[in-house]
Amino acid sequence: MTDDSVTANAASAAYRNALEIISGVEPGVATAIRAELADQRASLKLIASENYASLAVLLTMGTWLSDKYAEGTIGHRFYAGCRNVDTVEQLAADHAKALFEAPHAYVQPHSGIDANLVAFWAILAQRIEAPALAEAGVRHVNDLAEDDWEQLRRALGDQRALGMSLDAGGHLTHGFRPNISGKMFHQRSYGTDPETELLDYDAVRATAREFRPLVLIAGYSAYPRKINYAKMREIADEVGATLMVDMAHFAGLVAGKVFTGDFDPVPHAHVTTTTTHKSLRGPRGGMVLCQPEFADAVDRGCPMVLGGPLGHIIAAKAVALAEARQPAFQTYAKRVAANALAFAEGLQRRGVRLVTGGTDNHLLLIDVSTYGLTGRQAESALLDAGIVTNRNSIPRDPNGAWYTSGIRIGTPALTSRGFGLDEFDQVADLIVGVLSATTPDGTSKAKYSLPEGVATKTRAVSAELLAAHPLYPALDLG
Ligand code: DSN
Repeated sequence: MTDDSVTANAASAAYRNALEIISGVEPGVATAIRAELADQRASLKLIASENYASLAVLLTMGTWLSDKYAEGTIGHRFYAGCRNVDTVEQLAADHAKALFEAPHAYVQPHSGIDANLVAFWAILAQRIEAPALAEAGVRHVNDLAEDDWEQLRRALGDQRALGMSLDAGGHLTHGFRPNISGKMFHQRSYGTDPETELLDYDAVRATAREFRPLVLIAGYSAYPRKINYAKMREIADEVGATLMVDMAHFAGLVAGKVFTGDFDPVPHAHVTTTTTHKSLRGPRGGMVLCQPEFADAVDRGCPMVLGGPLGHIIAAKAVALAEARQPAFQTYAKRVAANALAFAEGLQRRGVRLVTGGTDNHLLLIDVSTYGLTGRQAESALLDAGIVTNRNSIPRDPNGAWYTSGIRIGTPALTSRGFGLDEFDQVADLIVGVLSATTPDGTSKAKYSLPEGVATKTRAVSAELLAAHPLYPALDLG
């Protein structure tokens, strides 16, 4: 953990004082904050989308920058008195541009979903609205005649998006019906090859040629492989689509130069979206990077799509992005990927079937149907043994999105705690021990039995591993 900038005593005193003040108003909140630290310290956190931010990032979030309204962009706000928010937003954007070598960075989105909404809105604004305004000879939608506005509304609602299917690892916000993006776009999915479970670029190209999407979406939340974005851009160009990449999960691997060249989305995508709290290890939030032609539309994200920017979170993004520009972050990102590889090998050596046969990013997808379990049963049994994961669909999952047949696991969080190849091999052993000992209860897809002895032994071994790699060692809440 990179908490060198804050001394042990100063951080501990800061948090003890803060908790005392909070406790004076609502003790329940102070108690929950203390309990969360204890829980996080005591669990093997394998949720692929979670991490531990540095103390510098955490401390930055608890400030009065939260109290300022700053709708608009740097230097062009709808409120007076925004100079300090301007400062932190400029710092965050500059760090993001330098880190990802991006022409433009918009750091206001509150989450990855918000970042995707801003991106969709900007693509529609730039590709559909702007030409319609030009044709009508006006500068602003408010200046359109009623008939022209109705025609534009119909055109905006008649666009298409093509993204990775949910069971192949795509995300709900990539145009799926239950999500707002599925109401904004006509959507079609590309899946993965039934044999290899890998992305089939020829199949993507064939679907894109036939469907002619306005937006080709690449990126995932549960696909354990890297993607060739140069090829995806070639496909997008061929059909006149805008390439949007959602790198929420693997932004840390891009920042840390694990994914370079054709596998770095930023130079190839027109618009790249991300979260800042997953492998990037910053505060909970989102971000959009884009090519210059989309910058103006992206910058209108707030107030057109988003509520007021969160100055305290943007400041924490600046701190996290500054950390990610340090050489130590590249070492961290390379360890995340190396640990995932060792984890995969450790699991496979013990007979586990991994979707796609392995990993080349930070996450792995275990097919738990080979143990006769649903993802729901496996997730609960592992949690009983102190191992925190989440269930996830696998390609062509017979158990649907609620019960599922998979468990998604990732290495970013435990790598932040200092786990290495040996520790991940031991964790592989613990997981296999729990899955092998768990039995489904009758025909229920949720109920199961796990012998208490297995859970207890697993928790004991985990406790030893965790004690050797303490979380926030500088922090003593007393
Ligand atoms: N919730 C995130 C994840 O776990 O992957 C994606 O939205």
